[in-house]
Order: sequence, then C-alpha cells, then structure tokens
Amino acid sequence: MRNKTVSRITMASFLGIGVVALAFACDDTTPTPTPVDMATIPDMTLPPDLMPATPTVTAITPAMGPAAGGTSITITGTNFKTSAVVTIGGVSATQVAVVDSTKITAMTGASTNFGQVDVTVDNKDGSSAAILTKGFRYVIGTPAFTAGNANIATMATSGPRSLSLVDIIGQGFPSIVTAMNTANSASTPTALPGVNVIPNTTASPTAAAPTFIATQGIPTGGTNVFQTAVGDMDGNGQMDVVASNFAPNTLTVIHRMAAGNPTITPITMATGGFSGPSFVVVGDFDKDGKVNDIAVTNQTSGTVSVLKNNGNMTYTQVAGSPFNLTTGATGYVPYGLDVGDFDGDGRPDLVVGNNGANTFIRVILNKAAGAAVQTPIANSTANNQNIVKAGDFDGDGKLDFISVARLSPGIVTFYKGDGAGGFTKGATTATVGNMPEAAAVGDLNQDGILDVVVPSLGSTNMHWMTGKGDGTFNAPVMINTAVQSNDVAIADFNKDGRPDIAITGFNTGNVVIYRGSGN
Ligand SMILES: [Ca+2]
Ligand SMILES: [Ca+2]
Ligand SMILES: [Ca+2]
Ligand SMILES: [Ca+2]
Repeated sequence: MRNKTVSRITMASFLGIGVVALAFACDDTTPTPTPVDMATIPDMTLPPDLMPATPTVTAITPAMGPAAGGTSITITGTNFKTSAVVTIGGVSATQVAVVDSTKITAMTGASTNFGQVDVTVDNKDGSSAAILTKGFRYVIGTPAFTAGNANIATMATSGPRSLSLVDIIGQGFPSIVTAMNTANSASTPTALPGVNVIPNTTASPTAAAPTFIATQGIPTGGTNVFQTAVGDMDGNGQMDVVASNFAPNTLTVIHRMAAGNPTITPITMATGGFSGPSFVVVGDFDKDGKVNDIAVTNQTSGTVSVLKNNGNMTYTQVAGSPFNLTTGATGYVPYGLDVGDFDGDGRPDLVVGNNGANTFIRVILNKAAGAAVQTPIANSTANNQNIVKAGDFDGDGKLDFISVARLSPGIVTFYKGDGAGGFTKGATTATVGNMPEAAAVGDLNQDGILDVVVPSLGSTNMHWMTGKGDGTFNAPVMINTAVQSNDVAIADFNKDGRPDIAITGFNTGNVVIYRGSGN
C-alpha cells in the first residue's frame, strides 16, 4: 500500500493584503512534489490565533443623547479588544473602557451633526471595524430659536397671507414663497396682488443667518391670494407653485420660477368652479405616477375640489368633486387641508379642517372609483379646528393628524390614526397663543419625534412644543415675535443641521426667520 500525504505551506498576510497558500501532493514513490488544485483542499481556514476576529456591534444604550456630548453609553457586541476605538458620527468617544469582549463603556463627545449617526468600533488590529448604521442619535438637547433675519420684507406693508418653501436656486436651501392678499406695490403691472418669491442665497452651510436676495413679485392674475402649494406640475423636474386666489375664485399655476421668467397658467373649470378657494395641496391623487394633482378647500361653498392634472396644463375634477362636506355637518367651513395616505392603500387621502363654530373634522379617503367622504369626526370638544396637519406623532407607523382650534387660547388636539382611515381623539394641549391660523410639523430637536410650532394671529407670539412620542407634547414654549402671524414653516434655512422656523408677519408685511440654536 502506498501512502499519500499532503503537505501545506501557508503564508498569511494581514491588514487586508490577502492570504497565499500552496499545497503539494506527495506519495512515497514520487520524488518530485506535484501541485494539486487548491479547490480540492477542503480545509484552508486560518488558525483562529492568526486572524484577528472582526468585532460586531449589536446595540448602544442609551441610543440617543445631546449633541453637546457627555452621554455615558454602553456598547454591546462581540470580539471587542482593549485596543478598541469608538467613534459616534465621526466624533471620538472618550473614556472608552473595554469591560470584556462583549461590552464597552464610553462617553459621547460633542457633535456638530444632529440626528441619527453611525457608531463605529475599531479594534485597530487589522480587522474590519464594526459599524452600527444610525446606531446613535445626537439630539438638540436645549433647542432655542433666535430672530436672525428680523425683517425680510415682502412687497407690501402688510398681508403675506401664507408662506411655502421651494428650492428655487437648486442647491438645497429652501426659498420662501408668500401669498399676498394685498397689493404688490412693486409687481408688474404694479398694484396687482400675487405671490412674492424670496430666494435663499445662502452659499454654504453656516451657523450664521441665512441670506436672501430681493423679493420678486409675481402677479397671479387674482386678488387675495390665500395659500400656495409647491410641486412639479408640468413634469419638467422643477418645482412649480399653485396659488389659490380667494376673491376671484380661481387657481393659478406658476411655472419656471428658477429661470427668472415665470409663466402663469390660470386654472379654469368648465363646470363646478371654485368658491372661496383657500387651502391648497398637491399630490398624486389619481396615482398615475406622473404630475401632481391639486386639492383645494372652498370656504364659501363648503366643499373640497380635487383636480386631476391632465399633463398638458389642463385640469379635470375627479369623480365626486367638489365634495360637499356640510352634509351631516351643518355649518362646516372647509379650511385647512393636509394630505396623507391614512388607510395605507397607496393613494393620498385628505384631512380637512373646519373654520365653523362646530366640532367636526372631515377625512376624505381616496378610493379607486372616485373619492369617498368619510363620516365626520365629531368627537372633539373644540370648535373651529381650522388647521390640520398629518404626521405619525406616536411613531406606530400609522399616520395620525393634529388639529389646531382657532380659539383664545388655541387648542392642539391629537387624532390617532388606526391605519385604516379611522381616527380616535387623543390628548389636547392648550395655551398655544391667541387665534392661531397655522401650524408647522417637524422635528425641532432631532430626536425622531414630531414637534409642532403654532404662531398666533391674534397676538404677537408663537409657541413651539416638542412631542413626547405618544401623541402628547411637552409644555409649549412661547416666543414673543413682535408680529402677528398666520403661517409658519420649519426648515433648515442655513443648513447647519438645526431646524429653523419661518413665520409671516401678517400685520407688518415681512417674513421673520428664527434660527435654531443649541446642541
Ligand atoms: Ca389612501
Ligand atoms: Ca400614528
Ligand atoms: Ca422632536
Ligand atoms: Ca438651521
């Protein structure tokens, strides 16, 4: 019997260069070794003591803390070594102590980034670093807002009725579009009301105040412009503006704002025209995956119009439009409007506020064969819930909404969505100023939970309140604004990572930006 043996020569190289292995087959009669195919050698794993084990990270506790740093964290995982270095969002952690191969304790450093960041553990031994994607969240622990651009003038001494945001310049800094309900003295032709465009020309992210250039006036062909909505209405990839003209009962679409030569397209309806068109939103209501469609509340007739965008600058009302919201809810005055898929069927639905002195709110579910009006939600205790804003305020993955009641003080009410188009009234929060006409929803402190800002039209203040994550809010914080405001937006105007707040000065004809600060 002839004995066959295998000799193996292994050369390992670390730091990512690779592994080289040679093998030779020999028997007791062959004087010269013959190379054999490596694939036939089943066991080529390096000895464990030669290859450093790759660490893994499975959890960080706690998973959030202030961006100022100083949060004591515990990292759990595997294969940690005493040489481990910990970075959180690119910021080195301090006081790193490797308790054992599965546990590290450390303290977060000060970060200038906010929100979710990656956590990295690197053993510095040639093995790959462990990365837990979005494993930690830097929260703005003590948010504050200071008036940094106190007076961005519009083209009228009063009366920006509302504001929208649009990236006109195309560099990621939101510009402002205001709806003017009084004359634009500097527009062409003069004295025609319209919208004002205030381009944000901030060049690069900065903690300083954002910069804006001169306001541009665009007549819409209507008077008393009430609201604007932003979306691509002609499919050219650029944002357009839809304006509702309250007094002449028309809508206007403004195209090609970026090129500086906007064109104006009035929307005319052959039948079923507008009646006091007020709040306007855009969305793909017919789910054709193409250009945006339009929905608008008609205060005067108590209806909501939903218009299908035909793609050629013409619009046609969808089946059932205009939807009469006063049936079964006498005195309903459709007002604020927001869009969201409340029943999870992929079609955008509508929630409609009510400026009447009764407690109804309507949700219009967007069904395949034309929209259907849901039974009014009447289990509120607040009249005049004129403003509605959709969002998942309790983080259960199902869209909710809040209402803001135009009372003194105003009242914010949470309505919990069941994911099927139904809602249950939740907690209310009072003391949000005097006669609020607007609300903005966003994450002011970057903790992943939706927060709310409510300006006051009846007094010179606004309130912001952070969400607790269960549909309730922390106590409102009041800011004296010096202006009476009827619209508000949350956005990062200077791209420093901190959300800012913009409000209209209804009585002063300007827009005021409150820069977010704190960490
Ligand atoms: Ca839907
Ligand atoms: Ca929810
Ligand atoms: Ca928040
Ligand atoms: Ca900011």
